[in-house]
Amino acid sequence: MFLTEFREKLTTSFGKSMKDATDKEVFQAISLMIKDEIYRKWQHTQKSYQEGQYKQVYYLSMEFLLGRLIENNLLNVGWFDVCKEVLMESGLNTDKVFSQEHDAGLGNGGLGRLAACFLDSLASLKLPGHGVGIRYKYGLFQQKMVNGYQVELPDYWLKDEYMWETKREEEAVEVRFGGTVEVYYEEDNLRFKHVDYERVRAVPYDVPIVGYQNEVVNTLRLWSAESMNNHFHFQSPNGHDYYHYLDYKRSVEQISEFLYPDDSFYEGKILRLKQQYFLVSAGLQNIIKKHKQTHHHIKNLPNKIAIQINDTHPSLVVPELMRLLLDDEGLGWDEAWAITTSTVAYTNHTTLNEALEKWPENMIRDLFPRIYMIIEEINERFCKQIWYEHPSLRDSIAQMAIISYGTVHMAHLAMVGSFSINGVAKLHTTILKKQVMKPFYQIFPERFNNKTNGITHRRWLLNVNPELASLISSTIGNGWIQEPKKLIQLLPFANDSSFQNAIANVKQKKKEDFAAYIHGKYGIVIDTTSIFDVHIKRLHGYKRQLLNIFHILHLYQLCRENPNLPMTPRTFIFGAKAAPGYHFAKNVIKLITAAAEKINSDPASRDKIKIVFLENYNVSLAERIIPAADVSEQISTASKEASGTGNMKLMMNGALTLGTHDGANVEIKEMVGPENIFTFGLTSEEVFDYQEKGTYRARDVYNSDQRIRTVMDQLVTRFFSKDDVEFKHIYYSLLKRNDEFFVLKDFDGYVEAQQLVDQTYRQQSIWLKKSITNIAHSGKFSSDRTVSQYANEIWGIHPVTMS
Ligand code: 26Q
Repeated sequence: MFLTEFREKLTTSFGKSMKDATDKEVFQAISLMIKDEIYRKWQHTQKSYQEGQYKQVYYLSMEFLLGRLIENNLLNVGWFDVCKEVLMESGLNTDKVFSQEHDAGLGNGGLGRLAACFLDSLASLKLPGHGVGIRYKYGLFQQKMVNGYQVELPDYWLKDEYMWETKREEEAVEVRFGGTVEVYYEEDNLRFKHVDYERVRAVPYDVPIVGYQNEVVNTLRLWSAESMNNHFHFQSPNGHDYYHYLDYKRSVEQISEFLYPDDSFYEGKILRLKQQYFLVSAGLQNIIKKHKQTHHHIKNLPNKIAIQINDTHPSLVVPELMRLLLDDEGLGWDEAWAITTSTVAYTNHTTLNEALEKWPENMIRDLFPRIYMIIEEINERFCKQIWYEHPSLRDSIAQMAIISYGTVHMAHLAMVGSFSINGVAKLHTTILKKQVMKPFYQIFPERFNNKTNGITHRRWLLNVNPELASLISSTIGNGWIQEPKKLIQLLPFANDSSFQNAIANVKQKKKEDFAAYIHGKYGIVIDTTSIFDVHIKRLHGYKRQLLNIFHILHLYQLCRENPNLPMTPRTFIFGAKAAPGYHFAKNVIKLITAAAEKINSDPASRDKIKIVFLENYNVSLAERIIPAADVSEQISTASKEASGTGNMKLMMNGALTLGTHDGANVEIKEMVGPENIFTFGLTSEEVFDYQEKGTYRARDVYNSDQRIRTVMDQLVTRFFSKDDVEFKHIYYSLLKRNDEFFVLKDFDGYVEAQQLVDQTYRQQSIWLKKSITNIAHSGKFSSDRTVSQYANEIWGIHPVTMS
């Protein structure tokens, strides 16, 4: 059946037989077959949603980090095994065929990947929920390593046609920028007319989101900016109009040109702000149009729609919804405000000061004059509310205002304008309530709630590690696929030596697969009997890749001092992109690659330590590394990592966490028990305490710890290169700028925890028991659990029964 249809598709689409088709044509033919299948379900789902008049949720996000969809879609339509079989029997390399799909890299890291996992869970749980985002022409940059330095190249992911999208020309809407607002009276009512604005056409491209072996196909709607053909009248005989038009066209198309590569770092670029409003305005107009078609009335909006905003990036949804309700629907302020604040819900993903979005007031006023007026009004009413209803907070008004000192605070806007405010792990939510957002928690205690992040176990276990998945299913049955909490049934096997062996064999196989992959691709050889110690995430000061490399440099020192050092060989694997303008982060990358060059080739260390820095870390690369990992590095400065989700993916694949008391690590520890995780370092309270009192002295730690001195002095003494200024920046950030992320402070605890990792690994049976215990508890971190909580506790939506 599959084979016949596959042959037919190759013939009708490319005029080729299986033996002449290129890998790309094979990939496209399979995608077209899947499309035929899912588009039928898609249409049916839309119809059922319309007819059932269910409440719908829209997840607004500047990022959706989908990665590839081919394997996911094959799995979800139930064709994965048969397709693999057919390809293999035909002598085709499935890996090569699937790799023809370019990663959709429309996200930086955790926040964007979370959005993608949520979409998968929504559809798989039969929940009516959709994504709304931007169809960037260029995704996150491609990282090239040149002499150990990161170089950024554009990611033109649309070079070949994107197989999973459909342009919906007929659903285009207009988004307006700039201009002025005329205020006038009409029958005693104040009216606002926006004039002289620039018109931008927002055109949606829809990507079907397929539920796991069910009938549901939801939608990810990505908006693209185009120019309006009729924006100009070409009248001038000297060509001025024509050049003017070209300028306009170029400036409009820029809006959806590229994804900003900043992760957890706010940069006040005007184009970024335009992108945010573009997403919000196009998304909302479309949501409201559809709502009115189905429900004929705007006043019941909160009963039929919930809008979740992924961090503050889409927080202009608050004034934009007000604008539509006031100016277009003719509602009064109070009614419009009641509707808005019952529809919008906000998720916070960071407490880092440098990541908080603050825009200059002038920028907002000039770009969106009517939106600015509305924000001013919201601000005024909110400040008055504090003054009259919360007199104890009067002194805090300036600090809580939405607009203050020429700046618009987006988190304040988001909190004031939504009915739910959630953090992404227990510790993170506590920190929001007790510290960062404390006064807002005093005013709106009922709005605050926690939704600990999760990951889709379908992609991150079933799809990336079919060997582990089938071992699990043959042990406890396959009920865990529908109900991931059932993974807990593995617990009785943690001590079972034959199951331990089977787990060890799967891990070994995945390590060999990974080793073969990097050998094939980069010519790097790694020892598959060594411990695979994996640190994969964006490069950031608070994530402390520096602590990891300092420990490696320390081990290197020990190897040189003692040729018989008892140590299990280790392969330290790094994957990380640095924001292009983040010099410190780029410097750390160079330190890792410089250390690799030296340590990997030195006879004193090369049999014990190998450092691999993987180029261009992305979703597809993560899918290869994670199943092969033994150790999961989650070593952020306590309080700084809101949750982390890589920690969950690695745990689910049997890696043991080496982590700080931060983000979701805390909950992983709670689940598996302290004996099944390696924790170390300061607690968040201790970090806050040092910060408040200013009592931390990095230099004292440096002076008192010979190991640290040895490692750090290598940074400034031509140890790595002839150039002794290369790492000066890092050296001074630790000593002169007092080690903002407590790297030196946590060094000792980290070294000790790493020793324990080494010792434990040597006792294979004990290690495997811990590994199995981690897998068994990982069900809690499925995004199905997270999304069900959002559905029940925030959105009020329910699984649908399809007609
Ligand atoms: C904002 C304004 C201008 C330009 C860029 C940005 C910007 C872009 C991306 C700010 C932040 C981000 C990304 C943040 C992020 O990925 N946060 C992570 O979210 C995960 C999912 O909740 C958590 O697990 C991580 O702990 C958190 O760091």
